[in-house]
Amino acid sequence: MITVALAGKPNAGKSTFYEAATRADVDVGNYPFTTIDPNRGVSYARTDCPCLDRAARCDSDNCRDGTRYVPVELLDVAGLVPGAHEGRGLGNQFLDALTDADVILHVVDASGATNSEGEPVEPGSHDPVDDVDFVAEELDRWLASVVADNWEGIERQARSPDFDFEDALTEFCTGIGATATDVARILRGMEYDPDPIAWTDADRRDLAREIRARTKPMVVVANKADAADPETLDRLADAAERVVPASAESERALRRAAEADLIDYDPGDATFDILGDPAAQQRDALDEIAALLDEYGSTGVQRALDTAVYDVLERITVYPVQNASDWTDGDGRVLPDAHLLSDDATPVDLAYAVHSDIGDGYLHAIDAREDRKISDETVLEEGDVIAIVSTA
Ligand SMILES: Nc1nc2c(ncn2[C@@H]2O[C@H](COP(=O)(O)OP(=O)(O)OP(=O)(O)O)[C@@H](O)[C@H]2O)c(=O)[nH]1
Ligand SMILES: [Mg+2]
Repeated sequence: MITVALAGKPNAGKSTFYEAATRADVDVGNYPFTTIDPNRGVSYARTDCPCLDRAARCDSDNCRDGTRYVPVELLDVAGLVPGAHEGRGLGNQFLDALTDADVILHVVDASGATNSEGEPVEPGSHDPVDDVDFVAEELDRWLASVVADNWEGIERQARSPDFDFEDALTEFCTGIGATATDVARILRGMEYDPDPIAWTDADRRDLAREIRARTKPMVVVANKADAADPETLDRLADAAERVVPASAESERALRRAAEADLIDYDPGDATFDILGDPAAQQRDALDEIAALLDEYGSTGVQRALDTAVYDVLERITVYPVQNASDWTDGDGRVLPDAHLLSDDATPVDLAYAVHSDIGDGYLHAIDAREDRKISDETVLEEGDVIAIVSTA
């Protein structure tokens, strides 16, 4: 499963986001370092379900009237402060917690009511734009030290006649979440001296930055948009490549209200309907959230997850089935599963994603939308429904 990690300074709203996106109960508090041990839970990316193209909606638990929620792992870690790479705040162990993240949601407190250490300050007295770069910088520096620590080993290996730079780098890069493919791509994009002894500190820092950019891409979540001034949000939007304004607190409130049947709302919706007759105070709170949805199109929580999965990681959603005409599994369930594959995935990749035995026994695949056999080299697309024929 894809792992999405929430990172950022203390008190930015990471745990609130996590709680809203997973509906787990975790500690939330208006003071730094509320979270110490990482929380791990299941959240979802949102997409259109292929059942929209059939006469009837499917019965998957993850489909709500044609809106499909595809599971991803969400990680909520402790707050990071500038200097974490050298042990400040809760230090290195929390950078370690990010090693298995595929993508990072950097939660920034857009309200400007906390300083760079996450301590409450006069609202508007801290500029959130100043916080945007520090998570990447901390990770870059931390990775640079990992690269430096491993360099001697690489130099030693370089003396051997069958030295392979790519292999040597891959060996320790996998420990920080990079694959052999990542390393090959990074090296292809760099001009570098094939003799590791000739490398300078600056070269190693460049390498570390490339590794980080590829293995820990980021989406900035401009959180607390409900309490932020619009001018700050505009400047935040320009401060990084991908910025999503959000209100984790509003999302949490909407999900709670939906669970209590006060409103009809699915995560990521642009609107909600009030059911029944809420108390005046509740109605006021809901009205405020409705105004926020009007302004930003959604609470931003779902959009941040979708941006990470579909735009940054460029995943596609593919639905394996056993029966190509009914789109069912062996138990007759329609569209039972969805997999988030890379956008160059083929039917064989899907087979392995379902199960290694299915992959090993792969014979051929059927495009269930067209009900025809497809070649093993077919590049799959978002929303494909595929029946794998396997000896397993
Ligand atoms: N106005 C507003 N406040 C928010 C929002 N999200 C979180 N908060 C508040 O911000 C404070 C910190 O929230 P947490 O979710 O505990 O923050 P955190 O980033 O997990 O903090 P640490 O665990 O200490 O790193 C709490 O008082 C939340 O209620 C939001 O969208 N809007
Ligand atoms: Mg927390």
